[in-house]
Amino acid sequence: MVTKDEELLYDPELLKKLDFRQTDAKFSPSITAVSPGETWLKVRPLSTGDYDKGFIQLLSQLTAVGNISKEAFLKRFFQMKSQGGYYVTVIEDTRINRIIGAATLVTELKFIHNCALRARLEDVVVVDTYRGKQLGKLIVVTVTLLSKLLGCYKMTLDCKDKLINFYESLGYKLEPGNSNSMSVRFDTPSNKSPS
Ligand code: 16G
Repeated sequence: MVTKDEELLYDPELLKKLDFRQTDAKFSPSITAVSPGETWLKVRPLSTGDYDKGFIQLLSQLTAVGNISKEAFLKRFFQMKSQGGYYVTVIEDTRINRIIGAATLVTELKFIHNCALRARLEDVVVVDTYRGKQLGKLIVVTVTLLSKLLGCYKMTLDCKDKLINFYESLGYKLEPGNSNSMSVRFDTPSNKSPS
């Protein structure tokens, strides 16, 4: 649960407006961001309190994170909030006050397509001991529908080959002739690859 002295990254009311009938994903049983299947699960925006609920440890299951102090976490949190366009969304197990899933929607202002908004899906991670609860699907569909609600004209992602089927089942497509992801990595202290 989020206490009164905590701050959320974005307006939680947005999550109530998502229409889960608009996704290609099949949920069985049917769940949504508002009703994630268990009363003790809560889908919500990232909160200032989530440093103490294991948010950083969760991200370290995805890639190298480094030693992030609470101060550094809060500084980045408020940078994201004041800059706007960051929708870090989490799933909390409220029985143990731990963040067990997360995904980020980042929006980008464009000139093309009539000054459109483009969405990117980033940093999707769910603790694997929560398997079988459709939470990976839930968190991705939640931020995907959120991007639609915000008026984005498309949402894109980078992923490992083994996850292509997963994302295809949620409506993402390898566009013929237009599905290459390319990177250049710089030799910075923050760019340590996970081993
Ligand atoms: C994956 C993630 C991306 C993340 C990257 C980290 C999704 C859909 N994709 O590509 O968001 O930033 O891994 O890997 O979650 P890196 O440490 O090699 O950059």
